[in-house]
Amino acid sequence: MSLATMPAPAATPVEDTSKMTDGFHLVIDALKLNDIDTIFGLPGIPITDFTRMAQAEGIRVISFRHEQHAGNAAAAAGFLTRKPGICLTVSAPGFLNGLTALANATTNCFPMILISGSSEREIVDLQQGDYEEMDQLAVAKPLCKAAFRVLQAEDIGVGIARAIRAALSGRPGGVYLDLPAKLFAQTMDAAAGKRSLIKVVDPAPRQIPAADSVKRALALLKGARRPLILLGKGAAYAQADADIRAFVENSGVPYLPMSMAKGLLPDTHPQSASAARSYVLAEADVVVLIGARLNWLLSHGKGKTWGGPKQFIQVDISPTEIDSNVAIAAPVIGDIGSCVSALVAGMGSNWTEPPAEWTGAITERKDKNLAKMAETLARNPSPMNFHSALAAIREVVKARPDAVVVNEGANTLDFTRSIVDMYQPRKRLDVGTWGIMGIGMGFAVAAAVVTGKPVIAIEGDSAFGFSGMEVETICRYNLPVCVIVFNNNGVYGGTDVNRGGGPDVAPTVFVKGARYDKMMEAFGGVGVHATTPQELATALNEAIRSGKPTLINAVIDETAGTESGRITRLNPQSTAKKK
Ligand code: ADP
Ligand code: TZD
Repeated sequence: MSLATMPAPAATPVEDTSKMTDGFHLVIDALKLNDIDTIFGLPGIPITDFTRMAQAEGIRVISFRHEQHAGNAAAAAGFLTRKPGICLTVSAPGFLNGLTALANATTNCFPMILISGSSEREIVDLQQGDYEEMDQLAVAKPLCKAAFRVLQAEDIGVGIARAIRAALSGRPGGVYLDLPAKLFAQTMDAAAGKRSLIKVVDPAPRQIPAADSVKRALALLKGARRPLILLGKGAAYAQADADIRAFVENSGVPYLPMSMAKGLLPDTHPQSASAARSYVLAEADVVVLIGARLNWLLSHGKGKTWGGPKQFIQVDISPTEIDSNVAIAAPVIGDIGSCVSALVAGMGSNWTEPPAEWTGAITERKDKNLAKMAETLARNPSPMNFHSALAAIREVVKARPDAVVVNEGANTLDFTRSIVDMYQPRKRLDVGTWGIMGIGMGFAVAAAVVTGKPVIAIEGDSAFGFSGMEVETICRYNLPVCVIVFNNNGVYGGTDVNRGGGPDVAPTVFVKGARYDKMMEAFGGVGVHATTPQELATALNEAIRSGKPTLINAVIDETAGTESGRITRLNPQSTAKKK
């Protein structure tokens, strides 16, 4: 038989790949189906191609220089949008870099999903030493609200749906989603793949408070002689701005905003008691907490700060938050929108305002303190101090109330919080519940990306150092971010000395006279060296006008700060004398 007459070999069936999909695309499609349009991440094995494909499919992919900042960006995006922010990382070290942000998001009750690629399960589980080997699911679990792993392409839809629901429902928080390398390349029939995806319906369902809980709360509030409302960042997150305003204004009760609740009502509101904070905390008899926990930031609801006995009404979505530090007389459990609107409805139209004796005493203290502050702000010392620099920034923010302020540091944080008034909801992002340094550039990038508004990041020089390399990211995406580094030559200040007398500087001291502005210039942004409030204001106004990435190195008196700002007392003090 000649070759020509040999029967052709039986054709091996060739799969029609045009009707196939893969893990890469199923993840992208599942995210898009759920209106997730942005990913913050850092590429590498096994997710490099995923980032390219996501970009090709119309998802905005913001690439960072370190995963912690991508994670912080995802967390801030979650807080601002009420959609889970997505952070994407490589395995083990990339995952761990992102994990701090995931834990911080969970602590702050911000919804985010950390998606990390991972190595092969069969090798990881036998600890045979795979590339970037780590049992990431087990590591993540105790540090977030929920953790899931997807092993099969047909389960991607369920995995993403569960992650979204876990992040958004009830008390929001961080979720970890583990996607092993092999999953991305798995293929399946495209139509079956499409059917496997889930569009999450009502991911953060309203939780209506029980009618009797609302009644109990209103009865308590009605009997109050010295009532106070405390707004926390949960209230800002809830986006129930009109109801919160109605509750405050219809009740006539003075209120205090926690730092990220500033601007829910303008800080200049006549009912704001911020300038009489210690007085109202000590003197109030009934306190309404709305989306604020009685944690260390509120001295656990007891002790000297809180003065005499008081009763609490607490509005929160998490029933187990109640009684966590002190007895809560009237818990109102539900989502803030539903709870506050029920309170407003229950108050009716003829609610009696608090006694004038109380509101008058607050106004008196406020006026006195504000006058004192105005005097301090009007001084113009050389070198600049925190007050004179912030007096300049305060005026710029007043003129641009839509700008987002990001704020970290110790003294820089405390002074900015009390000096720079906020006028609109969710315009202030800061170190949150942990008092964590390093959120600065990640939060700034997210704020610029999701709001499109000017961002002003007011940073201690130490705080800035944690995420400083991301100025390249800010330049790369040409974001309207103006970073102001309060440069006082060190952590808290620059005057500490080496008590051992050796050549090293003290642990809190940095290079003197550093030029952080040059870092921004290195990547094509605008750098400004400012030594007076006038130079600072001019540069900030120009940054906002031009929208160009800008870094202002604001030289602050290195003796102006105090150790740990306002929380010096938290430093352990030994009474033992050193021999
Ligand atoms: P702050 O630091 O500003 O005092 P916290 O982070 O301590 O605020 O408190 C936020 C609280 O808000 C948490 O207890 C959280 O459960 C609650 N919370 C978050 N979102 C909502 C919501 N949509 N409805 C009700 N409570 C919420
Ligand atoms: N590391 C992390 C992750 N978070 C922290 N909060 C700290 C360290 C400790 N820390 C603070 O609490 S504030 C701060 C550090 C290092 C920096 C303070 O210096 P600064 O600000 O230059 O940023 P000021 O305005 O000079 O005080």
